[in-house]
Amino acid sequence: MSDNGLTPEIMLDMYYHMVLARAVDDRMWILNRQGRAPVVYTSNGHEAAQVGSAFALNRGEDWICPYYRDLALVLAYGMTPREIMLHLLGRAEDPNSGGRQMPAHWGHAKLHILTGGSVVATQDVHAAGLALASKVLKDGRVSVAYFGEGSTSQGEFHEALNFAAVHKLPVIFFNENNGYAISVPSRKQMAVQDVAARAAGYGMPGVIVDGNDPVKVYEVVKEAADRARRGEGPTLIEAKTYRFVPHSSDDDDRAYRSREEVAEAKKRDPIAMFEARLKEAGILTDEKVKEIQKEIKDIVNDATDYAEKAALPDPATLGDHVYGSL
Ligand SMILES: Cc1ncc(C[n+]2csc(CCOP(=O)(O)OP(=O)(O)O)c2C)c(N)n1
Ligand SMILES: [Mg+2]
Repeated sequence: MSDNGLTPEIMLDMYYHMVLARAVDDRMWILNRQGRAPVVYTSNGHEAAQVGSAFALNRGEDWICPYYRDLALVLAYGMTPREIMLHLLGRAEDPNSGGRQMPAHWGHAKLHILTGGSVVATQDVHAAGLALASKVLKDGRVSVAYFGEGSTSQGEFHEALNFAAVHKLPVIFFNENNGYAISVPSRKQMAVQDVAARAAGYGMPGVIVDGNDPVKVYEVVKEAADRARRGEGPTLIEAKTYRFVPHSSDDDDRAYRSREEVAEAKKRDPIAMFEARLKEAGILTDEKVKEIQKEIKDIVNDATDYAEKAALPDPATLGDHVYGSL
């Protein structure tokens, strides 16, 4: 499609991960509604932003600091559907936290996914810290903080950007702007139209990208990562997107946005648009779509069964990682 290095195979792989994320997401939501999963946070609508950005990084090598919305990101980064379900159901084998963190608190040491807390924007500071370590160690890694636009009202966002720009750290601040912080529209969060505009205040480039287009997202993240690796410092990227479902399984979005607004946004569903584009380019066919859907259904069924049968953490380990042992 263009000279960005994305081969048809890579684009199919991107598509696959977007569809996989939506399917895992849908299953998690069902498990919650059936009373089998405590709470669900979704990436539904954000798949292009998350998958496109993951593919632009050295997956498993560069550090990512995700937030609860990033299911598609962690899947594209190498976390398996079984690991996702083990985490959702709080099982001992969960690589994220052994069933200790609440769902959607991603972390995977082997994959270089840094664990985070619930307090929004703290991961921005962590990413700046990791990038400082990379600069000192000269390990060639880039760190990426992922966050919603609502969280940019937090002090940590400003501290992280300022510090990273002053020290020219190899870090990318990747904003997924879906227009809402739970029920609060972004116009009540900030007096500027775009999160990216804030980059100028710290002395770094601010880039706006269509967050529903995985190829465009891939391109801007790749450019920011190359720039970071050259020692030229951080970039703030704002991926404009939309969340198609409520904030979490505990939210009712009918209270703050109209059904018409959601229906209108769904006309730009990143998966449907990418599917159409790949078909047009002769990379994807109806048969291949069906094949992928069948494969993914089996994978999601397997992941659900596996996690439901897996053991819960032993209560005797309750204090592990909380208190030091003498
Ligand atoms: C410091 C802090 N304040 C409030 C919350 C409660 N909270 C959790 S998610 C959220 C909304 C964040 O919205 P946004 O950053 O736009 O991300 P989105 O969920 O839209 O992707 C809020 C207010 C929190 N976790 N941390
Ligand atoms: Mg938001």
